[in-house]
Amino acid sequence: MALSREELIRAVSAQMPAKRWKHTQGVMESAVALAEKYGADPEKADVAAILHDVAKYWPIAEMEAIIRDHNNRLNVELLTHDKQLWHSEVGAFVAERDYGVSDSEIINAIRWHTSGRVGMSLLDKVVCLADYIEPGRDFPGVEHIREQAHRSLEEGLIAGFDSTISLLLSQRRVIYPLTVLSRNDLIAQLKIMEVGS
Ligand code: DGI
Ligand code: FE
Ligand code: FE
Repeated sequence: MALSREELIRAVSAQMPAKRWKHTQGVMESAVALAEKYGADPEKADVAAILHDVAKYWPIAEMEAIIRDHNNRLNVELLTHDKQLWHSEVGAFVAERDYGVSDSEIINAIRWHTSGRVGMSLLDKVVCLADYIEPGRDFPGVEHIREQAHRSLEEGLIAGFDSTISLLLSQRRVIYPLTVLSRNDLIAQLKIMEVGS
């Protein structure tokens, strides 16, 4: 049984500190606005935004157990990468298992909100970009991402992934290859759109 929106908000907000819930509310606002601007379903964007960071504050061992126990459906290879990447995979799983979300577009938008993927759906793009530009975000370069987001979802996301990749490079951290592939795919999508117009 799917929960009502109010029940969902209560259950999700109880799993995170106030600051992270405030971020989630910002993502809800930005995701709905981007959905309206770019023709995605605002109600799906809202539900995906509510749930996108549901597992962000779960104990590492619990996230690891879920990914291991469901390695037939989940990407167990993620466990060899930065732990920061696990919450999106686990979040998508618990959205379905614990909160009765059955819509695969919503599940995918949660699942791919951190790394993106090659061939991101419209809803994937909306939620991932909203996560970068929500009103509470205040990191160096966020204004540039917001400006690019006015031009297109793809330009906004390229700017977003570029900022993540630059940050990881500057900190000598490992880059998850899918983040690079997602960024390259968005550039390819823009080239195809240019040729087509
Ligand atoms: O959960 P949020 O903080 O709202 O944002 P997110 O889901 O985009 O998580 C980003 C975190 O993941 C950030 O601390 C950087 C970290 N991370 C580590 N390696 C990578 C990475 N993010 C991406 N996209 N790609 C990586 O290779
Ligand atoms: Fe996240
Ligand atoms: Fe987030």
